[in-house]
Amino acid sequence: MAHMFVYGTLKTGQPNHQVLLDGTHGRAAFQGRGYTVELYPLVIAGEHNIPRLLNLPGQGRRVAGEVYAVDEQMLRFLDEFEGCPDMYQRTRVMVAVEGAGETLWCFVYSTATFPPEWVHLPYHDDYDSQGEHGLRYNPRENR
Ligand code: PCA
Repeated sequence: MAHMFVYGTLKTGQPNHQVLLDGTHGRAAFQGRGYTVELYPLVIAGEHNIPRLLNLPGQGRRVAGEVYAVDEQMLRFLDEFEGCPDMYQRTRVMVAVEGAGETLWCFVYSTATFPPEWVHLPYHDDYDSQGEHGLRYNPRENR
């Protein structure tokens, strides 16, 4: 099992969460909520309002998300689903797990290469597709 930190549309209550619940994709067991130990810029970018953790540790905010233990099959499914390694890259991030008093190295889908102006977008710390920012996520099937 590998640990995966999700901070965007895969979180509970967000538009793509159901893919983690679908047993035909493999297994994902919720471990807890958590925060990145380092600061990261989490922006909502592009015409489809996609959340992206820019791979710039030390800049931005501590980002909230959820940790899942995923099996090999789910990991492969998520790579495909998230367009990894083209759209996102799967990198590692240290996460402080709420209540557990521990930190865990987790995989995360981050963005290494991006238009320079994305660094100047507003930084979020707890993504919600329906948040006050008004930048509603445009699901894949509508693109
Ligand atoms: N899905 C992944 C990366 C960003 C997104 O929308 C996640 O929720 O962590």
